Amino acid sequence: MPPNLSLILFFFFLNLSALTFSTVSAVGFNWGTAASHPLSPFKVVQLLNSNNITKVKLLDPNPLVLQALSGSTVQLTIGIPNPMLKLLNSSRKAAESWVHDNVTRYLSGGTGGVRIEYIAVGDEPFLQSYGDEYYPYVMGAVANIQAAITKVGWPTDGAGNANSSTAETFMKGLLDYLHSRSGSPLRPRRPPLETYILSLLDEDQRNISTGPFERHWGVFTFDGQAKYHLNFGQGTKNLVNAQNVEYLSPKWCVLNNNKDLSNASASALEACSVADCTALAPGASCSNIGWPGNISYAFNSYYQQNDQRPESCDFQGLALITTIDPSNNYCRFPVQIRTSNSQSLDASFLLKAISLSAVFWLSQIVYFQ
Ligand SMILES: *[C@@H]1O[C@H](CO)[C@@H](O)[C@H](O)[C@H]1NC(C)=O
Ligand SMILES: *[C@@H]1O[C@H](CO)[C@@H](O)[C@H](O)[C@H]1NC(C)=O
Ligand SMILES: *[C@@H]1O[C@H](CO)[C@@H](O)[C@H](O)[C@H]1NC(C)=O
Ligand SMILES: *[C@@H]1O[C@H](CO)[C@@H](O)[C@H](O)[C@H]1NC(C)=O
Ligand SMILES: *[C@@H]1O[C@H](CO)[C@@H](O)[C@H](O)[C@H]1NC(C)=O
Ligand SMILES: *[C@@H]1O[C@H](CO)[C@@H](O)[C@H](O)[C@H]1NC(C)=O
Ligand SMILES: CC(=O)N[C@H]1CO[C@H](CO)[C@@H](O)[C@@H]1O
Repeated sequence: MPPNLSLILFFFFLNLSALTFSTVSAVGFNWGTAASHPLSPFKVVQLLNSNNITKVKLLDPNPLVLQALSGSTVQLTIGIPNPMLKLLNSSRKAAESWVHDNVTRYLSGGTGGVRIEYIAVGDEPFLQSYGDEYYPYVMGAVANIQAAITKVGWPTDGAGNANSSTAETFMKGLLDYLHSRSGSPLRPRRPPLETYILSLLDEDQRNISTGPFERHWGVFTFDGQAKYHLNFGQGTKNLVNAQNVEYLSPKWCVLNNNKDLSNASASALEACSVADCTALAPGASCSNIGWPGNISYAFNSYYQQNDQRPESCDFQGLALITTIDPSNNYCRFPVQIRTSNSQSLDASFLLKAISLSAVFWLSQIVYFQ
């Protein structure tokens, strides 16, 4: 198990006895957007539809994502930012107006609706660091808590035993377990919890203070390609990849071996401080490309993150742009997604690594039309 993974396999139960249960275990996906070049929300919605994914959870009411979901039948759980808890505790009216201000107003004028099932309260860092401060508010806010949620997953890179085959094995075991746990409709064994798979897509801007694997939780890569086989009851044999993804040009930034390389490592470290070098971590997919291949990896990551701008492939003259893909079978040198604005999603929300801990049910299923 990658270090600290237990932090993530986090279970939080509340008031289970008060719950009413359906007999079907619901499996959904966390849809995070902490990526430098997020796949367009419309492509992600297509990806959800083509894989029969019917439930997703968002960390916050991101307007672009809500617009893309408008008109789909996807059931949505939306996170409430921690500072809102106090307000939510104050009254149901306050909760309703929060939903109006942050959710419905983005949808008005649209032809479709988004089906919002739950508003999620609380996240993991919150529970660990601010538990004392916010706990009283949560307890107040969740007077209406009606369910419990499990968040679970396995990363595929950034640590020694994090790869597609270990993830596939884990996920298959998880889904088998959930299936057996739900029993038959007439004889349910244990109340099935809602389970959200962490996560839909890789996110190259997630906080890695708990480990480099944090950026590799996706069942799909950052560009929407399935990493392994997963049957969560979606009715298709294989997962369907995102279609018509638009990439930047097939160009990479690599180290120029003809230069004096004595300062190369320092430049690489600098690149890695902002770019994503988690694939170079011990045991990760690019950990054995050695020196100076790892310098090229760092340079390229920085170059892609900067939308292949020529000046981002300089490093005091140590770098050059190539059209020859430096990837090998294990280690992929990515080409980033073309985005209209590479920073289009609000980064201040995105850096929050959040895990859902409890659910605040706004007294009934809210169905916006
Ligand atoms: C939460 O709301 C309840 C009911 O209005 C109130 O009694 C309680 O003091 C509130 N909790 C906090 C921490 O403000
Ligand atoms: C994945 O990790 C496991 C456990 O460390 C290892 O046995 C296996 O060879 C790895 N598979 C691949 C494809 O790297
Ligand atoms: C990452 O998380 C750690 C621990 O929660 C925090 O101290 C740090 O400020 C975070 N970094 C960023 C860039 O948000
Ligand atoms: C979605 O699931 C249904 C019912 O299981 C199945 O008939 C359909 O082919 C699936 N759709 C896709 C695109 O896989
Ligand atoms: C390496 O960096 C140092 C400090 O920035 C600089 O003085 C030196 O000239 C550099 N060496 C080369 C070969 O570029
Ligand atoms: C590249 O590999 C060398 C040798 O293993 C190591 O000293 C260096 O820290 C690595 N650099 C990066 C950016 O991973
Ligand atoms: C996350 C978010 O958008 N929060 C907004 C929700 O609406 C209130 C007003 O009711 C704003 O103050 C928040 O910023």
